[in-house]
Amino acid sequence: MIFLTLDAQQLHHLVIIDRVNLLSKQSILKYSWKSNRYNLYKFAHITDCHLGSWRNTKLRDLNLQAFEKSILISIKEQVDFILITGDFFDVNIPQLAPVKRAVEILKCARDSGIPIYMIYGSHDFNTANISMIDILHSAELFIKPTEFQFNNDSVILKFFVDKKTGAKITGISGRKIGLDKEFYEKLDKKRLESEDGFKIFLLHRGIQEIIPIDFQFKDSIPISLVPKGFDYYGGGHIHKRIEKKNDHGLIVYPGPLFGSTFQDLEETARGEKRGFYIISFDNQILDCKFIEINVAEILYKEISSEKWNSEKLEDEITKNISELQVKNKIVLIKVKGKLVGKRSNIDFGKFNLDISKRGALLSFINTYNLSSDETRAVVVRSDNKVDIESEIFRESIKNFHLESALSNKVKNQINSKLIGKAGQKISISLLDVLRNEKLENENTSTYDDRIFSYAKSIFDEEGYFYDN
Ligand SMILES: [Mn+2]
Repeated sequence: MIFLTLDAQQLHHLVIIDRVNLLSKQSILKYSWKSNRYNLYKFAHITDCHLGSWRNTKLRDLNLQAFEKSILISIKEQVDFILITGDFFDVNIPQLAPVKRAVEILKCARDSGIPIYMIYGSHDFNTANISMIDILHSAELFIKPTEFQFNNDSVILKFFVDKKTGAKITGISGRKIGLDKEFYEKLDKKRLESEDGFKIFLLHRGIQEIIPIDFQFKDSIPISLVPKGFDYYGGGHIHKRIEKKNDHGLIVYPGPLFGSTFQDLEETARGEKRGFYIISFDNQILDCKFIEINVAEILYKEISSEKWNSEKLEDEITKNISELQVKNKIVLIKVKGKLVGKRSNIDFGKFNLDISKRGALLSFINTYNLSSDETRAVVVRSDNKVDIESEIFRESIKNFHLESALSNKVKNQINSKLIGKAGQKISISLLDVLRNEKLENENTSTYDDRIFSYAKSIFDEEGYFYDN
């Protein structure tokens, strides 16, 4: 009888409440808190959700499921607030279907009286244009604790005081390609350090001394630029789980909830756990617990060709695949090494088809590291998408020749802004812009205008010329 009076939205919430009940029965929640003190508080720390990423709809949905689970567990655990440290969306204007899901899930937390504090990541926004995340912020689905003001040449960050717990939260969003390094350098650290109370600092950046060497990006900052004396440092941007306590305080990078690249999924398959943190505190940290989120099992298999010919490689792949238990799993096959003969002799698609037919959720065959006689172009030894892209740009820029008819002024500008490292940097930014897909019902000219204005803003932001 009651159901007759519910609208679709309320029904959706009922479904979600039902899922919370199911989740509570899972063993991951069976930990007990050290303290039963009256004023024990808890917060959740989630990062790098990259909602809307993956062209493949199954992966896209699994990614959203991971986010939904993390929020439902946080609600069930009755956390007092939730921190999200950037790369909430995968691009600044994502497709609308994942945005709708994201809004519904954020609203669940808000309806349960749990505030969300969010800083932006490099993927979330474009400094010169309105992004989807700004619209969600306008709808007050979350609080941005990143307000600051300039005092002469120094940056004064403001604290946001969480009403219920009194925790003082502040942070710095991650911007495109290291724009915020200068911001850190100008930060009035003393003022932040002398503030009393339970303090949280949020950042979307790697800290050189904290993150492992193979996760070091060029935009990581030295720890000396980070203010000391905070109880908790919530990090985003690094797609690996890191938990370290040093004289700064407790520094935690939960890593992505699901992952947004094949490399992320490979790491998961190799045993890297994905999830988020629940931290309990009163006037200091009392407990720090990682909560694993596992929405699908990932199977990873590497096949290394040792100068095999195509028949031999094909046999080896067939043999390896037939031994795998693929049902309901994401299957990633990496074929690498040296192939004697032509790659085009092998129909890699048929292996995918075979794996899918046997009930796999998804199947991917990665042959980027398989070299053959035909391919002698740019050789990039990396699995990291960012490295591969920059390497290809670096090599291609080398082959660029200036037209002799250009004026010296233009030649100088090109040499200083578009050649070498500077050229590499801007190429990557522009490539990022081109990753924005056309939206549902967006017409071509609006799409062109949007992409053009993003591209132009990159030139403006970096102080490049674009007219002469
Ligand atoms: Mn990220």
